[in-house]
Amino acid sequence: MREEIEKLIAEIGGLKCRTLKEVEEARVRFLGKKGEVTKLFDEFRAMDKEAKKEFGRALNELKNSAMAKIEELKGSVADDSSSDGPKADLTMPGDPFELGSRHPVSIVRQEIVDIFRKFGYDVAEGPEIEDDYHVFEALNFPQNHPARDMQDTFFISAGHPNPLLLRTHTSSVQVRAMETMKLPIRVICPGRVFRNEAISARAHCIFHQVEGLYIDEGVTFADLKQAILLFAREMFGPETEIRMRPSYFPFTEPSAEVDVSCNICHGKGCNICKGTGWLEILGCGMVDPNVLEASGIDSTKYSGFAFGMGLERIAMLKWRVNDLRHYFENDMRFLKEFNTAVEV
Ligand code: 2NM
Repeated sequence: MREEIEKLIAEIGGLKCRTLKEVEEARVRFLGKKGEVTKLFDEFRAMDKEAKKEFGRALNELKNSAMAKIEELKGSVADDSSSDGPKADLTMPGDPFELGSRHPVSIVRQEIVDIFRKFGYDVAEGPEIEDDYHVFEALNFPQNHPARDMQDTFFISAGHPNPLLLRTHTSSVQVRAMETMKLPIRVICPGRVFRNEAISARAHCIFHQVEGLYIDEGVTFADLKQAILLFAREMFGPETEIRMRPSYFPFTEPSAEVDVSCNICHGKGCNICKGTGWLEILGCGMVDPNVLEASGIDSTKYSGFAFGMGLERIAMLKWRVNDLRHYFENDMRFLKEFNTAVEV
């Protein structure tokens, strides 16, 4: 018995395991129901009183040291698992970064800007917080025009002769262009604009515009019409037709609203064009001489045209989105629909 105990103590003391499975096998071999230590306990139970006295303590020590060793091995294989050779296949390709996709308004803005850059326009940007002069006064808005009302415009400072406000159109950027740029001027002004409107499927208090301006000697309405036609065909396809309807804006005279032929039903009439065959996409006109003069441009020598469009509206027509609010809610299910690859 004593020899067997000593042999087992030596054997258990020198135990080495590489995996948890091996530790479990060792536990079963020594401490399981039919294990070697358990077997000695069975023999011990059959011994007489004298012999029990002799081996009891040694057997208990054997059992305790076997249990401690098993616990120690369990801990060490768990700790060593990383240095225990690779557990993962390091030649596998990594998880790709999710790049996301462009926002539909951003896609449309880029398309429009790219088209006008090809026509030789520069891109100009300006402040979202503007003064009354650049948003209204220089653009021929009369003092009592409803757009200047608190109901329509977010004022930051009121009661001042030239109050600060959130720009209601990017025409203010074009005023700054007229004040500072050398003639002739060709600029395109994309940007965020703000109007004090109740939010609905068709209106929002924040939206995006692109406005354009061309000023030179001898610019006529025919030039405006041709520029808009070329733009419409680049944007909506070479078959696209345009029509102009007379309109009114304080900063242009004459003014027009432009429709493009509906490229969904090709003029037959559908629910997108409400049966008319035409879709309204922008407003435009010849820059009012008062506007040119306000920015120090000689209106007897120079003339120009300007136009403006809402990006959310164009994106709605392009992708047949029926509610403007989708553009502002950052719902991933909506945004992932526009899975154009992001350039990196
Ligand atoms: C529009 C419609 C018509 C416009 C006018 C000017 C400026 F600064 F030259 F006077 N910028 N943009 C304009 C003209 C904008 O948006 C519907």
